[in-house]
Formats: sequence, C-alpha cells, structure tokens
Amino acid sequence: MEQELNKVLGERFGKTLEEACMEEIYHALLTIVKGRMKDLKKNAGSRKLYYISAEFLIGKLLSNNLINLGLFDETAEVLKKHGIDIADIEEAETEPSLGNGGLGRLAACFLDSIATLELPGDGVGLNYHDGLFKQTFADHKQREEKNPWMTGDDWLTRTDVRFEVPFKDLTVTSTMYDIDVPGYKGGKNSLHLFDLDSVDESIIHDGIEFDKEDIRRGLTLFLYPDDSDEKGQLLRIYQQYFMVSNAAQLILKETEERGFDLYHLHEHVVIQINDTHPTMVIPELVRLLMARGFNIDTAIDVVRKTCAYTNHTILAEALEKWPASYLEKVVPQLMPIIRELDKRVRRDFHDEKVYIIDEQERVHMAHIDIHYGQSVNGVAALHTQILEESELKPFYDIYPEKFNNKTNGITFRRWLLHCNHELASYVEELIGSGYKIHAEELEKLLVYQEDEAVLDRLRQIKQNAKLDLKKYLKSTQGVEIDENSIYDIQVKRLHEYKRQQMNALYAIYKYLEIKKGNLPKRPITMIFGAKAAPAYTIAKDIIHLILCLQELIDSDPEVSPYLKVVMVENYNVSKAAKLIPACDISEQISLASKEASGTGNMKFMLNGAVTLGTEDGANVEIHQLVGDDNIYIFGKSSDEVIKLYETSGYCSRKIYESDSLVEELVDFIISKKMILTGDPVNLGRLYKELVSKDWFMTLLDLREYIAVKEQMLADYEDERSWARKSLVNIAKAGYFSSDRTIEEYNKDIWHL
Ligand code: 26Y
Repeated sequence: MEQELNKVLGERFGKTLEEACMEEIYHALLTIVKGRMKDLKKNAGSRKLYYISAEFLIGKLLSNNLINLGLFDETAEVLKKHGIDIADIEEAETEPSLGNGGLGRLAACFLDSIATLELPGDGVGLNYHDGLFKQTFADHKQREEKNPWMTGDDWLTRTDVRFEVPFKDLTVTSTMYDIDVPGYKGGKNSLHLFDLDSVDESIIHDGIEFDKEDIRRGLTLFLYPDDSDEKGQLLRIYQQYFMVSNAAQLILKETEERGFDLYHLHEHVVIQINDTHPTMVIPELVRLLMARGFNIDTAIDVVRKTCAYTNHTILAEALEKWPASYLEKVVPQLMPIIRELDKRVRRDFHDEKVYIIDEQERVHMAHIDIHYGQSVNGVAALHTQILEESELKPFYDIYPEKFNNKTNGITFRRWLLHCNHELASYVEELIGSGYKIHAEELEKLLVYQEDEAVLDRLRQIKQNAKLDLKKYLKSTQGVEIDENSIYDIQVKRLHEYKRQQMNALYAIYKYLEIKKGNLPKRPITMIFGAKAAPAYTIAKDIIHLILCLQELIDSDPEVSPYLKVVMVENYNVSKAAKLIPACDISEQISLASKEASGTGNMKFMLNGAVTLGTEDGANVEIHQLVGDDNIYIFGKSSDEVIKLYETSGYCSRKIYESDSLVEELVDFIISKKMILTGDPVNLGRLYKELVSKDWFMTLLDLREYIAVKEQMLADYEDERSWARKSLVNIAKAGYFSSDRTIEEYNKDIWHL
C-alpha cells in the first residue's frame, strides 16, 4: 500500500506521502480503492435482484470500502507511520446526501449485506446533485442550503448506458453512473444512479429555491424538493417516473443481454420496491412489455411475479396518493394501464377500500404494489402485525400469503467495525473474529457478565468514545461538553411522531428541578440531531424550541454545570458514526404504533447504549432479546394508542388541565424567559399545538417518560450494573445484523 500510495501521489500531484496534504492523500486512496474494486468479479446467478429506491444514504465510502476489501488496517498503519491519522483523511471526503433517513440508510446497509453474501443484486436510484439540503442554524432556526457532494473525482463512474425517458411535454436522455459496492471479504455489486446531462445547478438561488417547472435543468437537483404546492408534486412525479423508467429499461436490457426470454422475466429478475416511491415501475414494465408484443394479461402476470413491495410506514400522510390528473399531466402513457389495473381490481373485489383509484380520482400507489406484486413486507414484527390487523387488513384478508415480516437490520461493518474500532477489536480479543461474519456469535460475550475486568474495560472504551465526541463537537461547533456527564442522545429525522418535543419537555423539567435546588447526582448532556422537512412548520418549531433551550440553559450559571442541551448541526451519516459510540442513553420514544421499525435503536444497542423507549417498532424485539433488566420501557401500548385513534378518545387539553406538572412544563414554552430568547410566533404555535391537538399524544406519555428517565439516571450510578446492561445489549445485537435480514429476504422472497 505504501508503494502504491507514493506512486499515485507522484503521478497525480508530483508529491510523496511526506509532502502531500490530506485532500491529496484522500484522492490517491480513492484512485487506488476504485482500481481494486474494478478488478473484483461481479456477483452473478440466474436470478438477479434490483433494489429500486428513491434514497440510498450511503455515507462516506473510503473507510468502509477499505474495510470490506481487507485493506483498512494496513492503510491506517502506513499512514500512521507518516504521522497521519486516517480519521483526518476521512474528513476530506464529502458525504453524499442521497437520502433522508431510515429508509435510505436501510437501503445502503442492504447493499453492503447483499454484496457480502455474494448475492447478485444491484441498487437503482437517482443521482441527486444536491441531495437532501444541508442544515445550518441561525437565530435558533433551521436554514436550508444546497449540499453539493460530487467533486468530479469521487466514487461515481460514468457508464455508456443511456436511455430515453418520455414525458408528456418533453423527452429526456439519461446517463447511468455507477458506484461499486464491495462485499466484506468477497463479492461485488453496483449502485446504479441515473442522471440527466442537462441538469444545471446554477438555477438554484437563495438557499434551495429554484424554478420547479424547469424539469430539464432541475429534475435531479434535489431529493424531496418541496411538494407543498402543485408544481412541487408534479416535479416529484417527474423524478419518480425518471427513476423507474430507467430502471425498467435497464432491467429489460440486462435480462436480454443475459440471454433470457422476457416471457420468463420473473425467473431471472426480482424487483424490490422500497416504499411506494418506485411504484410506477409496475405500469411502466407492463407498458414496455406490451410494446414488445406481450398481450396485457401476460404482461401483468409476468410483472406481478417479478415485483415485491416493502412498506415502511403507517402514517397516512406518507402513503402516496397522486391525483390521476397529475399523472395525466406528466406520464399520460401510464394512465390507461393504471386504469386497467384498477378495473381488474374492481372486477374481482367489491370493497372500495382496496381500489386503486378512489372516488376523488386519486391513485393509491401502495394498492398497486399489493395487488400487482408477489410480496408485501413490513419492517419489524409489530409493524407487520399492525399492517395485517389494521392498516392493510382488507388486503391481508384477500392475500394472506403475500404478507410477511422482515425485521430491519444494520451492517456491522459500518456500525461497529468502522465507527468503533476500539470496541470492535476488544470484542475480537474476547470472542475471536467470527462475529464479523456470524453476528450471532456476539452472544459469546454473555459469559463475561460478571467479569469485572471486562466490565471495566467496556466502561473505559465508552469513556474514550465520549472524549472523542467531546473533541469533535468542540472543533466542529465550538460546543463544550463534559465527558463525565451522562450522554443522552436522540438523533433521527424530526417528526412529531418521534416526539423530540417530549424529550425537550424533559429538558424543561430538569431545568426547573435544578432551579428549585434538586440537583442531579451527575451532569446530563442531552444531544439532539435532526433535520426538519423545509415545509414542515411544527417540526421547525420543535427545532426552535430545542435551540432556545440550549441557549437558555447555557447562559444560566445555576443550571449549566448540571445540564446541557446540544443540537448537532446538519446531522448525517458521518455524524451518526461519531455520536453513537459515545452514547449512554438511546432515546427511542415514538408514539407506540407509529415507528415502523427504527434502525438507530439497533446501532446504539450494538455500541453499548441502553435504550429508553416505547414498545414500538423494533424496540419490541430489542426488549424481548435483552429482557426487562436491560432496557427502560414506558408509555401506552400500540393497542391502546390505536384504540384511542379509533374512538377519538384522546384529548391533550384534558391532561394539560388536570396535571399541574404537565401544565407547568408546557407553559414554560411560552414563558417570559423563552419569549425573550426565541420567536413568539414559533413558540406560541408549538404551545397551541400541544395543548389543543397533540396528534402524537406527547402529553399522554410525558409523566411516565419523566419517571422512567429519572430511574435510568439513578441506575446509571451503579457503574457495574450499568456496564453489565451495556454488555448484554452488545451481546444481543447480533440478531440485528442486516446479513440476517438479507438472508430472510432471500429465503422468502428473492430466491437468488
Ligand atoms: C414521499 C414522502 C412523503 C416520503 C419520503 C420519505 C415518505 C416516506 C419517506 C421515508 C420514510 C422512512 O424513512 N421510513 C423509515 O424507514 C425505516 C426503514 O425501514 C424504518 O426503520 C423507520 O421506522 C421508518 O420511519
């Protein structure tokens, strides 16, 4: 590696390792790693998977590619010899922001595991030039800026694959860019990202504003452009069709090139539809097959046997329903097919809840997937159960055999080996390296539950990670945190159902307690990280509340020695990798039934944090695995919550008026102190929302949340017992390896 590095540095920059700067070394390593990946053989087989997704939140790739190629240790060693920390080289890489949250990160973890298991499976998505916006803070508010990540010398390789994509008013030509996906110690697949040559970043002005009607120049600029108006929604349809038309053309082309007859497409191809964003691939494939001479019955039959759908949410607003008139305006060629698909449903079933086109002429995308795919899966046991028993019950009654659960997972290569070298090597010292391939071997750690030396060492590793995070936050945000405090972390997209507002109310509670002289035994550092969708007003108000609390507490010398609130700016994959190893308390506090799975909960657990959570999503499975002693559960159950929604039985004002503690905490949002720090419009709106609506039932669980969190803080003081909880969490995390998840997809759905 040393020789090769010097050679590439010499050729490209005329420098040696001694003389080169971080950026130059990064680019030399990029060149070397890309070269090595090119030489790997692509995974092959008679059946191939195409995982279509609007998001692939892949994060920075250098270190993970080095790990998977088996080059990481050697490279770090060479650099160290020259006084260079590989972590500093990582800083030179820009992070692609091709995703928003869990769904996109899941797709990235899946690509890693599919390649590692040497299964033939490629990702297909879009090459957004600016991805998701970059978040900055000003005046205690979120600002959105563009987030360019392509540097001209990056992981993308331009291919000569080009397709025409026809819209009603224009036809565009696409180009396919590839990113190699190496498996851990073997195998390789591709992530195919389609782009438009005519995209023009200069049309962006004022943060992330641009003319949403300028399709030719704007189609692949941003992930999730603001869709609060019709223009924005039409642009989203343009994007989705662009993605799936390219995917469909690629699939047909590759299948023919592999020498297979398209009448047997389903024997050689399986398409996983990641939420409803790629749903139009179904009518598009039908259209393309008919253009090749298929009759419609055969086309539909073949497509149905090829496609499978994953549902990631039960929130009504996230289940896409496009007005038929919008689809007519953008992709009129699909509407006759969609109407035909609907006609067949109406012919066979007489329940309007399962129709594709409803009375208001809206097309229910998920309904297309369920009727015209072979599999429907939820992403955690509870979530799948809710789909079957309530949200999608009419469909489950028709097609019980299509429904199945695939509990999410995370790749341990990124979320342990890469982000926590010290823990990974200590685990290896204790139980050997087998766990890196067979994650369930982590259970071997359980024999050390009473071993004081092991528990001490785990505590030391956590302490080191906390120090690293302290340094990082100091250098990036100028924030000072106390490594001897408890690190309590909630990082995830900002959404009311995830209830960051409940955590903020706890900060208010603790602030008031300290003011009253009830000092905590140990200081607490409450860390938040979250982006709010630009048009999601209340979510932005919650960020405002947190940022105001951060300042209020910081500037109060009575409180600041005991409590600190930090909102990390521009939370993304790289920041997650720094935060997670340092965490003591993992906040997973969604309203039960609303978080389909969560995957952050798994990453924290794997790194030895203890979960504070509701019985929601994969928390339920974490609870079952670690047992009551190693997790802190609170809140109403999903059954109770679902009943409250069905009977309109929840009234936040009643709780507010009858519980003086709740009243005191909520009133604080619009107290004089807060109004002096923040914006009365934002704070007032949030206050009103909580008192008069509170759709996600924050106030319902607030009291119990506070009580259980207090218990947790008290228990933390028994250091030995806390370290044991931490160890059990690590030991039981093996189940959440995405290798296990992918094996299940393959066994039950893909059959690769
Ligand atoms: C189209 C628009 C409204 C939309 C955009 C993004 C709808 C949904 C999404 C993203 C959803 C998402 O990230 N869902 C998360 O998927 C994770 C992986 O399965 C789950 O762990 C997590 O609970 C779920 O919220």
